[in-house]
Amino acid sequence: MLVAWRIQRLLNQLHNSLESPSRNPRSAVVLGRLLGSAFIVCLLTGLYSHFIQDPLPGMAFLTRPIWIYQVSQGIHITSGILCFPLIFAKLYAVFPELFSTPIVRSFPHLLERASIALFVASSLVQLTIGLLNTYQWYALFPFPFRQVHFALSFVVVGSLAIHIAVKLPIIAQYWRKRDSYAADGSVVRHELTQAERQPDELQRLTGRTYYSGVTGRIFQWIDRTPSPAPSTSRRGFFATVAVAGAAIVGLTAGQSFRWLDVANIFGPRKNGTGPQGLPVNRTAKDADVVAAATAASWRLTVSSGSTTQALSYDQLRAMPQHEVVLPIACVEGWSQYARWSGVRVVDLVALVGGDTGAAVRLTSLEQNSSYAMTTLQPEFASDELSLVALDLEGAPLDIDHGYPARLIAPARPGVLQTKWLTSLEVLS
Ligand code: HEM
Ligand SMILES: Nc1nc2c(c(=O)[nH]1)N[C@H]1C(S)=C(S)[C@@H](COP(=O)(O)O)O[C@H]1N2
Ligand SMILES: [Mo]
Repeated sequence: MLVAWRIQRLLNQLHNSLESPSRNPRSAVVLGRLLGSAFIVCLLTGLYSHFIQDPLPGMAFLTRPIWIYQVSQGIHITSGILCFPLIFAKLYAVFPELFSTPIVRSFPHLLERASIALFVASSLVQLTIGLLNTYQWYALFPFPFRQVHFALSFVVVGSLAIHIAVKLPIIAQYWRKRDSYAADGSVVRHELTQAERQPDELQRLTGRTYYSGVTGRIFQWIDRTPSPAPSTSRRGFFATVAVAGAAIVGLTAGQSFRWLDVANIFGPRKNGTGPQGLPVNRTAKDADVVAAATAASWRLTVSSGSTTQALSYDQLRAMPQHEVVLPIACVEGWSQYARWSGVRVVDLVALVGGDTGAAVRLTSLEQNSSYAMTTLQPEFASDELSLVALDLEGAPLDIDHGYPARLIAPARPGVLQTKWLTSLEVLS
């Protein structure tokens, strides 16, 4: 008993010594709402990216505007990166609450603390692996990135939901009658009526509770000792977070959005680098396709049912050529526009008498890779901007860009823009 009391007192002292004007419920509320919004944006854009790669039966996607995937994924990565200063600031603001006492008050309280622990841990992992992935450091992961990142999304959002659900009664109470904030950011609690006071167990226990909006965090100060001189003012704190957020966004978002390109310092891919001025993810050498891609015997096999045509490079060149300006919008966040020309997918489908409303399966010369085979959903296959490209910026494709022929289609992730094509198969 005595030991428990001592631990409790130690925790209280720790708690009190960590006090600072920027560590107040309001800072936590503001940061919590910003962070919560950024997470929701990440979840929605992430789900878009997931389903465009692995659509459920019956799902269809927009093919216009051509930059919809670029913007969606650019927002995913940019708001994901913005989560770093926000989550560190948020953890800073609520840090003393780690030592709040009693450690566990009740079963719901245990559930709350456990859900917060899960939420913080899973969020940090989610953000970190996401960022590492944009730098293509996934070779470091002993697990498949997409599946883990996808699954963790539900852990992150689920633990946040549990956390809010546990707090719902209190949230409801505070929405009915809001407290206000004092100049130092602390909560001025509204006068509780006797009826309101009765069911509030925490109030009885501690005398003082603070409540933070969306996250439902309870702030509880016990045995307040006079605080040390403030080290960081609340304004200074927010200014720091805002500057850090603006800087990190401003210096990376250029990888996804052209007009910020000049400021792209940290983004792993820069516009204009690579052969023909376009970045390359996997080279022909890495993909082990150099011999097959340069062989004179190369043909593009186009088929629909039992009709098959094996087209040589020259035969493809002899078909009507079309020019499009479309971005490569990599799932990892970088995007770059380029001028492509080649044969329309719809023309190739028509050549073998295929249904222009059908999906088309594309096969690469590359073997044993998740890029080896992709499917053009009907809405993309029938789009006149979808090309089997032969030229990039007015010259034949560099071998690293998919020579002899690659797919380029609007509004889709880069991973689906298959290089080194060997066949097109109309599915029915
Ligand atoms: C709470 C925060 C986040 C959530 C909920 C989230 C969610 C998702 C989801 C659901 C996907 C689709 C996965 C799939 O295709 O199965 C995704 C993809 C992705 N996310 Fe996140 N994400 C978050 C933060 C981040 C951050 C901070 C970064 C990087 C800075 C990031 C980078 C990526 C990348 C690169 C992909 C593409 C993966 C691929 O298709 O290969 N994410 N995200
Ligand atoms: N066969 C094959 N196609 C591929 C790839 C690949 O590795 N192999 N990389 C994809 C990815 S992830 C992107 S973003 C684009 C990049 O195109 P680039 O390397 O020509 O710039 O091609 C896609 N097509
Ligand atoms: Mo990519």
